[in-house]
Amino acid sequence: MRKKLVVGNWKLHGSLLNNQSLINQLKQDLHGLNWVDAAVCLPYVYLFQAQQLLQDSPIAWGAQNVSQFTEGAYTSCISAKMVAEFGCTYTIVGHSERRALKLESNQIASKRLLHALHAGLTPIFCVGETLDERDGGMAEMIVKNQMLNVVYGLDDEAFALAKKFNMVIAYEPVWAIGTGEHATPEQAQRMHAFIRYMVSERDPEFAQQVRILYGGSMSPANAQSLLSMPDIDGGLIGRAALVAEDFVEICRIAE
Ligand code: 3PY
Repeated sequence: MRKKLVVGNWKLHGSLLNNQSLINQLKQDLHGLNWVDAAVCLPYVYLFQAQQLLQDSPIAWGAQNVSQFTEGAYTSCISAKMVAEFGCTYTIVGHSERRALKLESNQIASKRLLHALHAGLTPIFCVGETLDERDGGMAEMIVKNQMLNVVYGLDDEAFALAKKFNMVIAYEPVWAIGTGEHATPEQAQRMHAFIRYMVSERDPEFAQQVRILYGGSMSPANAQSLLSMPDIDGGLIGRAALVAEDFVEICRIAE
């Protein structure tokens, strides 16, 4: 039985003041949380604030990305080791908004994944197809190519770390991100089952444990039908994560 995981991806939102009230509201409403794992992934500059506010709460926190480098002359990059110093449990890797800006190829995402694992973080590795790719009947092929980083791209040592730190996969159809559109539960379930099948090709036991989140306009209105699917183990939440009541409601639904 996989415990569900609900992660807020705050993207480029927040301010010290707003974060404080949002986080305090989440802490109050999710007090005693044990039926689901919950986390928020904030902009780097707020990780210290998250650590201060969340350290005694059941809500974990994480970064939205980590560098493909460990250290060196890479202006503006933030390494996995750096974010780990702020108590992060998670980091998102390979989000489609990064891929769309051409900042993240499969190869780069794969390097980031590796650094996250070596820093002891739990990566939330994002995969997903665009609308053109889906309409062209290529959705599975695209996701398969992205998943190859995980299934065959990690050597045995890294794969052991992926298991140790409970690596998470997030299926985020690009056409459903920030658009208010979402995949139907059946469309999402089909892709989640396919992703689990791909993981099973490398490690059948881990395939049963790995949590595969759905991301792409998940909201209180559609969470129930998505989260009741057998291979949907939680959500990576965009807009709804910025409204405490909505995020808390999704956590309740995920019970
Ligand atoms: C969304 O729901 O818009 C997301 O991108 C979650 O990561």
